[in-house]
Amino acid sequence: MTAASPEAPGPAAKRSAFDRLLEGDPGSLARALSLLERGGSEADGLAARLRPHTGRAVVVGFTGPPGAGKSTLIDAYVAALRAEGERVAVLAVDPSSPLTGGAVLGDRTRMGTHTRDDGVFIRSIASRGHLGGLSVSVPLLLDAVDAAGWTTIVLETVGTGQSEIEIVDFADIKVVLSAPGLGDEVQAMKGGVLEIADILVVNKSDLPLASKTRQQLKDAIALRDPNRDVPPVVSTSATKVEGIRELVAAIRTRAQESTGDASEVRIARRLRGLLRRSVEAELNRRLARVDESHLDRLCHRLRTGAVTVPEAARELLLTCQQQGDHP
Ligand SMILES: Nc1nc2c(ncn2[C@@H]2O[C@H](COP(=O)(O)OP(=O)(O)OP(=O)(O)O)[C@@H](O)[C@H]2O)c(=O)[nH]1
Ligand SMILES: [Mg+2]
Repeated sequence: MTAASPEAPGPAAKRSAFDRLLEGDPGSLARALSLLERGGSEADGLAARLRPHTGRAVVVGFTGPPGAGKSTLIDAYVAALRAEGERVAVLAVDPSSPLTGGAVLGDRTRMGTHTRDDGVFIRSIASRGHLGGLSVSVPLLLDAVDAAGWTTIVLETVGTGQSEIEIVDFADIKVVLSAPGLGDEVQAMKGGVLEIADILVVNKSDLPLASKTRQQLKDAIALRDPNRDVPPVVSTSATKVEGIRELVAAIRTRAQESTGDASEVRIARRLRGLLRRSVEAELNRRLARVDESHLDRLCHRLRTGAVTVPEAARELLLTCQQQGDHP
């Protein structure tokens, strides 16, 4: 979208808005995020200008099933960091329950970034209404927050193993939550998220079945690749603010262990994720434009055994590629 808008001022104004963003101005950052979320050529240009200014931030991803208590736990985590004077930004992807800002911000979060605690920046990202663009925009949003000087960025995503956004591509430290009372929660998590966890959290440990969930988790991680470190399992109660200090310590330890994870490594991780997701999004766009009759003919040849599935898939890929050459 390139139409003129308050977020898209003329070149002179744009430069100073850009400078203000680099200086950490929350309003400029919020406007940049809106532009990047919408996508389009102006967003692409902004993303390219931002990139040389990125690389300082460590992204801490919180993922887990819906209702596991991610938002509540993030509130408590942010409060703990604020108590130590650390600045922290939070990006929540499509939260069905809002981040309240909890002990730190209370109801003031409703005012979005106009909160008076300038040590916290909170932004919710709605995935509704996007045409496969969300997975591409998230790393760009991380870049912008990073360039604006936030050195800790918390990313909340629902991790079902099927979500469009999985933190694995974008988070430097991956915190995976489980909680009792979500059905067969650990079973549901086996499909991938357990594999990627740096830290496992059993939240809602105030509930009676928490110890069972904890044991199930331990059993499940025993099946992980034996060459990988066993992640710590931290019990928390986000609502009772218990186990938060342990969580902060586990995240810090992990961050120190991965100091080999230099800024260039972190940036490369984000860019690899971005590229992969961009290719997927572009391919999906092209697939959607393939002629129905072309697809019908291909399916007919499959049906009659004239082509194998891999042959048909390769042919379709070629069609998609030619479409890109002659859009
Ligand atoms: N008993 C108990 N309830 C909790 C705890 N943490 C969160 N909850 C409750 O669980 C519900 C869901 O919490 P959220 O923080 O919204 O969970 P979420 O994982 O962010 O949920 P989605 O964003 O919808 O995926 C809320 O009613 C919380 O009050 C906890 O430690 N103990
Ligand atoms: Mg949430």
